[in-house]
Amino acid sequence: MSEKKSNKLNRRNFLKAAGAAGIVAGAGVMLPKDALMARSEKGGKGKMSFHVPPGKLDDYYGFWSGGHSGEVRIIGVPSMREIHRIPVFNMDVGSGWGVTNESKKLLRGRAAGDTHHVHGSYKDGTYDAKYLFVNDKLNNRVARIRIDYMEVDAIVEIPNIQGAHGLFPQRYPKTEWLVVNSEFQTPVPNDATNRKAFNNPQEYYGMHTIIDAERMAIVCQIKLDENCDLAATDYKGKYSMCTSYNIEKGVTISEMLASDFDYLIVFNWKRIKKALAAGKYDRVNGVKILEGRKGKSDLTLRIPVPKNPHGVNISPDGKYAVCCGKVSPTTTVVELDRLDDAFAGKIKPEECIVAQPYVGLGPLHTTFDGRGNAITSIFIDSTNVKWNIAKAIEAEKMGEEAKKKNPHIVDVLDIHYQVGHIMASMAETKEADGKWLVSLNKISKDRFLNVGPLKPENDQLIDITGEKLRLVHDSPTYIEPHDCLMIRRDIIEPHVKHRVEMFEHPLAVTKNSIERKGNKVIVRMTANAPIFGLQEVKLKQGNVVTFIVTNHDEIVDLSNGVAISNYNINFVIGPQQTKSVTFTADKPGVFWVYCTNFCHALHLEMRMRFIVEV
Ligand code: K7E
Ligand code: CA
Repeated sequence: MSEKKSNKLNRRNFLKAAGAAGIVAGAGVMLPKDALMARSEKGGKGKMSFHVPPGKLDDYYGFWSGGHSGEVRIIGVPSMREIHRIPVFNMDVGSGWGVTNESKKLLRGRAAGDTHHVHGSYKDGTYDAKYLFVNDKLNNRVARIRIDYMEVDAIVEIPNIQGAHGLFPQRYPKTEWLVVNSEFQTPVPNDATNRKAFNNPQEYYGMHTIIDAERMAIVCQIKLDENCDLAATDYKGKYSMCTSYNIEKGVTISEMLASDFDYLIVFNWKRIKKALAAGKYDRVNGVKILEGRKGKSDLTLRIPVPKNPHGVNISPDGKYAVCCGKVSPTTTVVELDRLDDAFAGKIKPEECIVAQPYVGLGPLHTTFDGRGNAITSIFIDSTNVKWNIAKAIEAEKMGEEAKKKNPHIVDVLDIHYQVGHIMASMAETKEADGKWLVSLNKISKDRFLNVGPLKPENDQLIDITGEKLRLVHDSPTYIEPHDCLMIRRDIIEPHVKHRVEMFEHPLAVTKNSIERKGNKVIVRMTANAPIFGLQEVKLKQGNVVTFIVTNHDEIVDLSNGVAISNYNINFVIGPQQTKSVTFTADKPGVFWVYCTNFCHALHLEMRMRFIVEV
């Protein structure tokens, strides 16, 4: 099927589904995409190249979520080369994540995940290069990655929620709190003690969870009738927010689309801190639960937005929240300085809205160039639309006639195809630099060699330095990035270490030994390419054995692998790093332990015997 035909089909199917549910919000203001396309002819062109010659390095560290692969990836921008993968909620036999005791302790038996939103820790509105945070929508967790080693160092499980989706760190003065949204409403608690609620969706609730970023512990949850989808925090440390598309408490698609509007819900941090200090909370599963429901709480403010909104993003000047319509072909621009008055009851919540510009069919996420323009991803139309925030606000003031001419639209770019998130370089900071844009397209169809039914996604790199959006590169990616960040190299690079501190691991091995305690055997071993510190380990069938291995090489990039034949054990240790595994020696025989990670001219000889006697 040609691209045009199948896009049309998609459009038609969407309208059909929307129609079946009794909706096509904003149908009256819909303009054909072609009317907007006419505008894309004018303006200057960007000139940047994605080509990074051999031996040269990229300008940006890109951090991509991996969707239901459960991982995070590091992509160099602009080359779009995949440089590294950070296993997070997944099992990764390449590195041994999910195999070693260290990783199992964090995963607690659940090595499957669904990562959507990666964000960095902040100081004063920009990245401090300490941590990355990422959500797990599948098992309702948040992981923290330390940037110096690019490894996960903490995972917190969030009780009382499902669909842990939107995640955002505090931006100012620094990241003390993180917020996480629950996209699915559930009974609270969701267990046998509350079985009466199982069949009563009126007793299902959403939660806005606040996490202490340093301790990786839950501070509190704010209980809502609505669901919480995407998340954002402001640039002043005063408010967090979530979009809610199911204010109906629906459990079917048509129920979730019943209302003409839904909400952008804003959370007042000063009042939350006060309520916590005053002890105004219940406890469920050990977590402090604050009342946030409509009419029962002064912690929350509900701004009505067109039905079933999706992304909410804050402009880099800290002035506006832009909320995408999804089912409405518009975005809603909220002026954050008005929130104080709205919380004080001086103005109505809807009076915080300063513009509602038309952008196209199926807007999902918005990013910024730092020069007053927003760029919104349009799923159904398969476009990225660049629009000017000030012009949208101005047109709103001038009335319907002015608005109809869409003076805010700067450019419309066709992408390939069906875009979810888009992100511009540094766009979630006050240092948004307007250089590169990545369009994370869900569907690649014919853009790459056919690899069977399961095709890659297509991450497209777009030069945004000129007035027009200029597509420069297609990049296939494996399942399934939702969102990404591009952080300037000079911010991240000085913090990334070539080797770990050996004695950060309490069990770091300096002397080779085999210790036997009843049925338990502890093997302490060094690895120093091309030699393991021991040449054999002998034990009895049924023994529970722990291998603790420390790589004593200091040389940059000299890693050793430890694989135990037929025992399903395989992990990699970087320079100065220690890792351990524990397993039962249940099969008798001679098993070669060997190095998997090419380390030396005598790498193949780097092996030893593991002898299990009967
Ligand atoms: Cu739009 Cu999970 Cu951020 Cu996917 S979410 S696209
Ligand atoms: Ca709805």
